[in-house]
Amino acid sequence: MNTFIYPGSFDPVTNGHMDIIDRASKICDKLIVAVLISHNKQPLFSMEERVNLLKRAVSHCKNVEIDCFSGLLVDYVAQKNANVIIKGLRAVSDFEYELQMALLNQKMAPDIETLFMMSNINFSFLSSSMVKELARYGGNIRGLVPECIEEDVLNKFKK
Ligand code: COD
Repeated sequence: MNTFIYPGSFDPVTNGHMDIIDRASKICDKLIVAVLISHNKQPLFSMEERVNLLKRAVSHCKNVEIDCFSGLLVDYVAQKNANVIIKGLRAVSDFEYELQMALLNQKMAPDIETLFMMSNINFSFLSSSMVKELARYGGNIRGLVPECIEEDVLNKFKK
């Protein structure tokens, strides 16, 4: 069985992430979307909230699971018996950081492949940070995040 891991912060999940999830899930048997429990970054949404938003967003995808992890990504991938890490690339600016990360992961775990998927052109400008910035100042986030989580994102800033 071919298991792919799509790791990220997903703070919150956007339609750019969803596009990668939809496309990646079509070329593997199982896709695990893995939310990083980060000790450096201070996310807006708690880990439980991010996992919950993702679970609702992927409820239509049969072979997609949502999980969370801490520590090294390659250790998590091995623990899940997976063989591929999926990454999304939006622009050349993503590439340098992602290349460095992929090479480091390759050095630590040569059997694990990193597969890059080009962003859908409609979402190549989109990031979780941009969604948060828009929502914070009352901007329209329709079409930028899955419809089923739109209210949750807006409500976060109303509190
Ligand atoms: N279109 C396409 N892809 C997108 C879009 C979009 N609009 N937006 C984001 N993406 C891609 C990103 O390029 C990334 O591949 C993925 O989706 C997740 O994005 P984010 O922003 O939610 O998550 P990041 O980039 O903060 O996640 C970083 C990781 C968690 C992957 C990374 O920090 C990690 O692997 N950490 C574990 C520790 C480790 O092993 N480090 C490496 C050795 S030091």
